[in-house]
Amino acid sequence: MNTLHDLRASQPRFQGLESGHRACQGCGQALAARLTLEAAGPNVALANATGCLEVFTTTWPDSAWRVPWLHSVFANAAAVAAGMEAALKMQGKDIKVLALAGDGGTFDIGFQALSGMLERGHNVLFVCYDNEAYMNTGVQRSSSTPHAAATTTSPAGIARMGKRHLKKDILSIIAAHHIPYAATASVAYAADLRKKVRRALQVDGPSFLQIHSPCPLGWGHGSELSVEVARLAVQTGLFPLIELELGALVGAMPIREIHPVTDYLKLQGRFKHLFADDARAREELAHLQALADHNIEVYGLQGKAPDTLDSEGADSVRRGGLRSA
Ligand SMILES: Cc1ncc(C[n+]2csc(CCOP(=O)(O)OP(=O)(O)O)c2C)c(N)n1
Ligand SMILES: [Mg+2]
Repeated sequence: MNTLHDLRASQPRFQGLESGHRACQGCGQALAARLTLEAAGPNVALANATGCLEVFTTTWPDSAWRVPWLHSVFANAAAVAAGMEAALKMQGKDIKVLALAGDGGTFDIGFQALSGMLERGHNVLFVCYDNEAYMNTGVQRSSSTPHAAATTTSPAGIARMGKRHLKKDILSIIAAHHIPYAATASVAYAADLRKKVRRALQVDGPSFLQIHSPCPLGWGHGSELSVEVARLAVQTGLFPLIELELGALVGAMPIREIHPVTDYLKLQGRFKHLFADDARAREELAHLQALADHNIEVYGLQGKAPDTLDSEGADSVRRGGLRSA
């Protein structure tokens, strides 16, 4: 059995996304993309939908990417990736294709192309950097924006308490495509994220990864708090870390110490209105707590296994507590 140190040292550290790009301080997406590339290694080609990641990494005439990278439009990263994969296959090249997109480019406008790519069985890993709004164009709500969050198009005020609708359960929709592998990950759990990227790249056929990626600007928290905020999303049960194979649940990271949702919400300006002394705010808080409790119940998240072991060693511990579907 390898020691934790050996396991850490053996992790790949390929730097596919260079520093010096133009992301905001504390950008969760930049961290998520760096971790994705570290795990994927150099033998990849990327299709990147319009959004913050594309904009801050490729401001003319510079590029922060050290791997082949192709810009797609907002809607069609999955279609472009599918074409790249088919062409590389014809050429007999063993290069794995990744599609990268924000939540807008995944849950909303990119969804049709994504569903088609999954259904046709392309050997592509689709990575969604989920910062829960259209950040690049000024923090407009998407179907991934959580219930009650304030954005510029779902403001909090007299008429309503931020977004009225629920965050779309994208993973369940992906699961309905019965692809070999799909998972959620978080920038607060780097080793788990890297492990999921490697697992996704191993499977033959389409895979999908949804990475929770805080946005200090859009979420209204200090840039030094991004990892803390991401961790609390997991530890409250609001963003469960789960894995699916052929649409069935095969893994869920247990939470050792479950936090109340207020620990997560109070750090973010987008939920500030929920802490006003008024009945509507209390009702919304109770609603969000109920959503977290539901996740904890459905995915069996309450567990004694450590959820903070940030190493490959954690996986064997974690596997012990897995629930099969
Ligand atoms: C068809 C089309 N509509 C609108 C836009 C403008 N636009 C560019 S990026 C973007 C939002 C991207 O949001 P998301 O995919 O969540 O990525 P983020 O910027 O949050 O990383 C929008 C609306 C566009 N480029 N193309
Ligand atoms: Mg977004």
